[in-house]
Amino acid sequence: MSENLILREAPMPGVVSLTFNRPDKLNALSTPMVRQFESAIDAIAADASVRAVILQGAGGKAFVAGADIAEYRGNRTAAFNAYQFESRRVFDKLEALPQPVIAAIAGYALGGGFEIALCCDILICTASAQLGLPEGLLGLSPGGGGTQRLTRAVGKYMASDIMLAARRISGERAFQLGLAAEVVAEEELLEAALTRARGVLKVSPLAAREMKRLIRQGPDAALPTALAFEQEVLARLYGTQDGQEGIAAFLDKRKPEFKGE
Ligand code: CO8
Repeated sequence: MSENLILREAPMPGVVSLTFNRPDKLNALSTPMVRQFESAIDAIAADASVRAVILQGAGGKAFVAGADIAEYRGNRTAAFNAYQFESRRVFDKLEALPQPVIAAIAGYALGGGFEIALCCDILICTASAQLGLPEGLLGLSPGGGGTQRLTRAVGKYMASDIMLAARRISGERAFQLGLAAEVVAEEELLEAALTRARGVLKVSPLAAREMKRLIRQGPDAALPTALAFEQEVLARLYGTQDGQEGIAAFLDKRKPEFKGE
């Protein structure tokens, strides 16, 4: 994996970390980085030994400060649209990963960086992290899902404040709004993400995948449809080896051994 995006095994089996690594540009996402990100996501999706993913930014100043604005001076419409369509597709793929994804956010998560975070399942922030969708300041609007995912996450009024008045929110505020699961000191950020990953490792990977789908897709359906979908999922999980193993292990007072089957 290229130097601008580092995929590595986290310090425990079953967990990988992906690091945006272009700190001199606050990890701004260049076109090659988007492509590398897609390859990494595809590789993770295809690897059943990966049970949890941690996303982070190198350098401490940024998670990702957005798309690489330097690529788009001049009216480069074709390249610009190719970038935005490609990014959207890659962000959708991130959201659809079967494994839970934990975003460890220190510093700026702006534009596409915030949009990436909104495709993750669990966000851990430092108190001083800065999250926002400042595209309006560039005369643009978000294109990687931000207008929709943020609005669904925090409601239309808060989303309007963040986008229409270009307000960045702190990690602390993100926690208050229910976006971030936890706020920690910068030196504790990775450990907090790893703690979440350890939690994920205790959950059956099949159950995690199905719950993730329910959480993400359910709100787009009418409530009775979503509730019926939930029951179908539970019935299916009960019939799996993991479902039977989980129940047996509880009753036998031992740790379950989930196989993802
Ligand atoms: N793209 C390219 N370079 C960037 C970006 C970026 N998004 N963000 C920061 N950098 C670069 C700076 O140009 C600077 O480079 P250099 O040292 O060579 O001059 C370096 O990173 C450090 O940045 P600053 O000196 O600006 O650091 P400050 O601490 O003064 O400011 C900020 C930090 C406030 C984060 C500031 O850098 C900033 O406002 N960055 C832009 C944030 C932004 O607008 N992000 C949204 C981008 S648009 C987007 O993500 C989706 C749009 C649709 C896709 C199409 C792309 C246009």
